[in-house]
Amino acid sequence: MKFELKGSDKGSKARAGVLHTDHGIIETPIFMPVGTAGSVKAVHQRELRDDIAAQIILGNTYHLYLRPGLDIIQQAGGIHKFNGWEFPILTDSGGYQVYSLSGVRKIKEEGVTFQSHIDGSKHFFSPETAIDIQRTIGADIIMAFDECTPYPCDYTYAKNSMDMTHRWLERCCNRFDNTSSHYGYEQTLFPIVQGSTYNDLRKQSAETIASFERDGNAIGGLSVGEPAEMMYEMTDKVCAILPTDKPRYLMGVGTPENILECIALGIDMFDCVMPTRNARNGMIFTTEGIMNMRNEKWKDDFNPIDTSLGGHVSTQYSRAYLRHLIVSKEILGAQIASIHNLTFYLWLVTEARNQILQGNFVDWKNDMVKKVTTRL
Ligand code: PRF
Repeated sequence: MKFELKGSDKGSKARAGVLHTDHGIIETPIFMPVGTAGSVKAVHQRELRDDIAAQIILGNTYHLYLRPGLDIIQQAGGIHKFNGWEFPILTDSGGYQVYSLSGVRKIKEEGVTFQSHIDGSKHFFSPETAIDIQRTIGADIIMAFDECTPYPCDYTYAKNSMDMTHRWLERCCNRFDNTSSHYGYEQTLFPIVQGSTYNDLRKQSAETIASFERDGNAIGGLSVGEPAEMMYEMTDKVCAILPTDKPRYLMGVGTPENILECIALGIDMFDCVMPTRNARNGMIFTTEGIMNMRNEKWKDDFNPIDTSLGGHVSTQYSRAYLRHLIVSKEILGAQIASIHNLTFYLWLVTEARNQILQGNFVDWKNDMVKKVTTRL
C-alpha cells in the first residue's frame, strides 16, 4: 500500500498525503466515518459518496463477527460486496470493543475471553483469530489486536499491558504474513502504539511499533478520558518517533478542535463516533460553532443549517425544521443531522489539507479552532 507525501506545513508538523488502496485513493489528512456494523448509522452509502465525500469508512471486527457473522460476509464475497461500499474500508480489530462493550472477560497472554453484548454467548479473540476474522471480513486496512488501557492507569499495569500488546503484534504480523487476502485485493496491517499517559512507555512503544516497518501506524489508548493537553503531548511524542513516510492514524479522535490540533502534530487519519452519535442527540457542528438543536432558540430560525458547506442537506433544511424533527424524534432528523455533521467533518479535513498545501495551515487552524469551539 503506497503512501505519497504531497506537502508538509512549515509552521507545524502537518502533512498532506495520498494513500493508495485497491479500492481507491485516500487524500490525507482524512476523517473516517464510523460504520460499526457495516453501516454508518442513518446514512446511505450514496450519501456518503455524493454528499459527504467520504473516502474511507470504518467497520468493527467485534460487531461484524457477532452479527451477521463471518459465514454471511464470506458468502457475500467480503464486506465491500456485502454493504455496497466499493471504496476503502478499515476494520478495527476488536481490541477495543471487547473491553468497552462486552460483559465478563478474561485477558490472558493467549487472548481475550468475552461475552457477547447481544446474547451473552462466550467467545475468544486472540491475535491470530483477530487477523483471520479481518481476512474474512476483507477490509483494505486491518488493525492489530491490542489492549487499550483505561485512564487513569497505574504504571505497572500500563507497562505490562504495553509489553503484551507488543508480543501480540508479533503474533498478528506472523499470522498476517503467512495468510493472504480472500478476495484478490491487497490488505495491509497497521500496528497500534499503546503506553497510556507515560512518556517513557509511549517512546518505547512508538520505537517498537516503528521497528515492525508496516505500511502505516496507529496510536491507541488516547481520548479515553485524559485531559486534551495530555493527549496532545503523547501524540506529539509518538509522532516524533513514527516514520514520516507512513500514514499515522489516531484512533477514536475526536472533536473538531482535537482533529485540527492533532493534524498540526502530524496525524493523517482519524475516526470517531462523535459526528454521528452526537447528531442523533441533536448536537450539530458547523463552520461557526456548535448548536444544540434541543435549545428553544432554534425553533423559529429559518436559516439553513450551515451555508458555508456545500451539499444540499446543510444548505437546504432550516434550523427550525431540523429542531422540530429532532425534538419529535423523527427518523429524518437523525438522517439530516448525521449527514450534515459528517459533511462538516469531511469539509474540515479537506480544508485543512488545502491550507497545508497552500502554506497557510497554522493561521487558518488557530482561527478555525476558535470558531469550532464556539457555542452558538
Ligand atoms: N485500540 C483499538 N481501537 C481503538 C482504540 C485503541 O486504543 C481507541 C482509543 N481511543 C479507539 N479505538 N484497537
